Amino acid sequence: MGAAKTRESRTTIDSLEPTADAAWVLVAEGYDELRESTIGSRFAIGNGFLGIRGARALTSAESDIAPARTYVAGLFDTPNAAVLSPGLVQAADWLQVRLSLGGEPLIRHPGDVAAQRRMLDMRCGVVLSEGWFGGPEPGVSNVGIRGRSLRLVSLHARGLGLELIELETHAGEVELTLSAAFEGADLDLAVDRLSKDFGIWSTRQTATRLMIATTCSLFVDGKIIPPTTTGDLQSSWTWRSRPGQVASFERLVSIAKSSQGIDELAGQALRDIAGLSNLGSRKLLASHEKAWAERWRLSEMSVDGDAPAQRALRFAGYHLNSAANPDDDRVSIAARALTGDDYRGHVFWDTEIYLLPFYTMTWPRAARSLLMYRFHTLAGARAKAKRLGWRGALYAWESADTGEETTPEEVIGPDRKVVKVLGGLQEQHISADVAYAVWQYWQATADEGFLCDAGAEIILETARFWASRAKLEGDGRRHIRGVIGPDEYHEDIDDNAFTNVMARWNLRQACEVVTLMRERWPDRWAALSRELDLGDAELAEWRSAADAMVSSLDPATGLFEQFAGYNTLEQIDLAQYSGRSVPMDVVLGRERIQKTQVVKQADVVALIGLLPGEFTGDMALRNFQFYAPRCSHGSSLSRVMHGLVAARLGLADQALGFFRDTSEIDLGDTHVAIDGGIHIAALGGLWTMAVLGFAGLSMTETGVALDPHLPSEWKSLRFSVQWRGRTLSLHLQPRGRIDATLLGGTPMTILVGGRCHELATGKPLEISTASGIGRETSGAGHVR
Ligand code: IFM
Repeated sequence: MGAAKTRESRTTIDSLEPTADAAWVLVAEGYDELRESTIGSRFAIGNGFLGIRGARALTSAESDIAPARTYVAGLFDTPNAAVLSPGLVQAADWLQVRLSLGGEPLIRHPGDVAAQRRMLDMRCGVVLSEGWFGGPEPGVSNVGIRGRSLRLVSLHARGLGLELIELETHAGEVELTLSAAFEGADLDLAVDRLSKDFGIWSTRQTATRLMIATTCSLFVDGKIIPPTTTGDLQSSWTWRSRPGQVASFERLVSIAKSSQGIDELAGQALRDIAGLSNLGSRKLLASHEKAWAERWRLSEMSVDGDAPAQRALRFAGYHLNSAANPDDDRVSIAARALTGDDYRGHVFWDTEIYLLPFYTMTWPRAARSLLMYRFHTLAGARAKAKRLGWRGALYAWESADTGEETTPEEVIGPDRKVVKVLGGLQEQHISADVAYAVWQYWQATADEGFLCDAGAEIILETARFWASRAKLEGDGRRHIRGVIGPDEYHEDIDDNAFTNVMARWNLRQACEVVTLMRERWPDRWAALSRELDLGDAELAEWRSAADAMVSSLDPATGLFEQFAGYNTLEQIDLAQYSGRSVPMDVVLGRERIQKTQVVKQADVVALIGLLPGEFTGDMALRNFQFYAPRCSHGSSLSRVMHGLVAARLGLADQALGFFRDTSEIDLGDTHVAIDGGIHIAALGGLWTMAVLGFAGLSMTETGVALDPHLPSEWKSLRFSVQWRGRTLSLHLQPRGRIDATLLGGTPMTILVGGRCHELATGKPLEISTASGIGRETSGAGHVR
């Protein structure tokens, strides 16, 4: 690994200190074997292309139970016969550093550190650490070393990563050796070429190459020193350390995923190494921090009066901003983003329903890429529909790179028994969920290029699927039989309200899209209808299919029956099971739970959250009050929809309870294991509950509407959203006051309490929700 000889030693002191405002920094003190995997997930860093778990920088060798893992978005493979469906494979761990004193390892066991602290600086997207080490052997036991480190993957140039380690000797003189090597490089991947400065590997089945180029150097007392030994992707330095001496190690990497040949990639590696040396860690850090500042400018949420809620929203914003890559529309965000192995990097409806609201309204470019991933995987969705005997596009319930179904057919259940998994066949609402997110994105952005070139096709092909899937039966109605709704406890059910009503919405929205395209882009419509072979007769069939769809709504009670026969099932009083530490399907068993009304996660309640217009009068409240007590929240997604709906219904205290429980999933020391990665959908849900729930934001044709119901603890809530190319800053305050500022763009409207207010750049508005009255404030300031 080559050192950049001409570069000066840099001062790492500043960059190794966390942001001064402690509210931006998560701290983990000490070492606890039982918490290590949780910290690995919680302190993960990422940029949508690379993700690295928050493992310790300086560790013992093999005995460490939670090594750093580097995930690369889209690097899927089925590396061996034991693995039945594609999953994310691991890249080499480029972060390992081992230290030895006088030839003996400084850390023999993971706990061999006198004091240590890890810090996730959420403002700048870096993990920092600090530890005190003493010598392990009698001869060197008087040696004291303070080690500090920084790790990042750049939000500015997503292929780049940086590791800094500083060692300050406080006492004793000793021979110190620092070894830096890549580890686990051939765990999942086949080695194509290794050299001192770069490695090239291939996936075994999917023929994707991964290249990592690196440059590292060591400065002792400000002077660069040459490595003592070097090998393939490894170097070590040995020097005599004295009290007061500072040694700084820095390693930069450039990582690329590619389908290029080995020689071409080797050429790129050499160019990248030169580029890394020129760039240097300081510039890399600066551009990374600038990119984070921009993301926070557009997505920060401030809550006054509720520090835990503030912390939860910040943590959510941190991981949400770390998870997306607007520059790659061939990948999406997995259920655990790039922070852990659970679900093996597979993409679920989590992205469209629980994450897209955040991206669409704070980072439309990222939202567009995520939806384009669904456009690029249409072929897989069409193939799945065809294979199962239907038309149009049925998206994979678990999706990887091609859009083929990747849901495993069997898994080991929580009771350690083999369980058949029907999701890949039966969780078909995914198609309507994708269409829903496309429409939401279109509403918020008016991105014509996207709608005409990709979005319309998704909505039309998913509608085509539903028209073939919902069968006309003897009763003159369309039924969708043999599905699983969001409540996964009940399998192979008929006429799930969520699925049917979403399918009906999908069919009707497709007809709307056609009307829109005919009016506004007749040429594009002509081309698309030709390409899809979609004529008026088929559109008429879609309309009648929507009209004939069974919705399972009982007009007498205003309640949807969750699926045919649900009301006849055994009712269980979940209050009797409060305090349980395992999910209800484990408590009652899989067989039994299917015969009860216990719901795993929001199902009809999710429908209220997504299509509130389907619930008129007091229907939303009635359905919420009926289903909420029947829900066991066996999924991390569940409380999000409950919180959203409760907040919109004005049940702010209840909603805050759901918000707090959701924030505890990844931040609390609860029973929920997060070893397998953070629950990104739940984090997206925190944003959704705050903005679409407590602030009551929704989109209108000319702007946004607000209907705030802040919890009493929240003295104010401040956030920004993007609406059709404009940035809107909103500040919800006590006594129903809203300050709204448009930061550029042509005027838009804000609808509050039934009144529409025009908001123009440079003319902030102060609106009172109590009366719906609004007035302009002077210039950029606020008139009190
Ligand atoms: O998509 C979810 C599903 O709704 C419940 N089980 C976990 C999946 C991934 O988060």
